[in-house]
Amino acid sequence: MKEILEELRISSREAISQADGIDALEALRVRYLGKKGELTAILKQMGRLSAEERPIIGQLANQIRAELEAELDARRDQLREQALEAKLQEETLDVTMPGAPVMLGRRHPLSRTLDEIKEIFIGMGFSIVEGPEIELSSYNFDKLNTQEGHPARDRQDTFYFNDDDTLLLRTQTSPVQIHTMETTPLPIRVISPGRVYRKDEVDATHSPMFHQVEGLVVDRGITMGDLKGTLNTVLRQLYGPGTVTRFRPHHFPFTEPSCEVDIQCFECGGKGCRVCKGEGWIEVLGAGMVHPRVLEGCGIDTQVYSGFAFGMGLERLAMRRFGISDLRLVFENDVRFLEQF
Ligand code: 2U9
Repeated sequence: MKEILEELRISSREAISQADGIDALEALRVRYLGKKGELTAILKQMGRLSAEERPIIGQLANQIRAELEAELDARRDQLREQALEAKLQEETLDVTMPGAPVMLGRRHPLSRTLDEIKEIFIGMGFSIVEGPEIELSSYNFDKLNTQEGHPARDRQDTFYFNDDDTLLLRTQTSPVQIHTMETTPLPIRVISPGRVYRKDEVDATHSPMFHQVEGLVVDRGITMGDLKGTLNTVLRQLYGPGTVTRFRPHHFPFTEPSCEVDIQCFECGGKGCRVCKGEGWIEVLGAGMVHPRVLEGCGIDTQVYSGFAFGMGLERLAMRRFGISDLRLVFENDVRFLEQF
């Protein structure tokens, strides 16, 4: 029996040292030390031994069991360490590698221009008002003193939703100011930025959708002087403190008198160049004293109150400020274009 035990000692040591994984090692533990294991089987036969042999063999068997357990534990630790080492090798992180570039977005030139305009008007005590892009033609036209028969109402020029031409995509943000006058107590100081729609073919200066910023002030004793003072202040904030302005008589149905406002060309100082197309002046907005019929249509007493209004195209303003030559670029949103600003 001693020989059998010695054989087991050698063969098990060999097997344990060659076990190549935790599972294989566990199988060996069962094979030698399990209830039906080889060492256990030998010990079960101890009864057959003589009284002298039994303690000697018993001691040897216990010693071998202790050795086996120690070897199994040692090999298990070794295998775990090897596995950890392999995992660490595999997952090595090179912290000196350049990082993956993060693409940073930025605000669109139109949004930047609008935010700047809002800041200027908020600083002057104005509020921002918005309204629906789908309007009644009464709000888009009639209440703005643009009666039936006016060319702006032509089916060629305006997007209508129905055959009787009562519902349309607003052609200006002015209906927002009509809503404001109908619902807000006086005095009023608002700007109304937003999308407007006209049946225009797309080219370098036209689009069927563009943005306007309109403004309205209604209070006691408002005059053309208020209009000029306000717009001069705004234009000097937008184009620089030395900006020279010019107010030219014009006609709009909703204002009387009306004017168009030019600034002296910021590029050539008035000499005439590519930017002002040789004119020396650049038209920047339209304005006027709100037509009494428009005020009265909103229930405002024109014996006590008067007002001025103005309007400008946001795209044209943004294009001038950022030196953009084609309106289509503003709407295409090509990243190669946008990342230039
Ligand atoms: C109310 C009364 C009057 C708004 C005004 C203009 C002059 C003007 C154009 C500029 C370029 C439109 O974007 S554009 O095509 N606008 O010239 N707009 S006065 O007048 C109003 C508005 C609301 C109740």
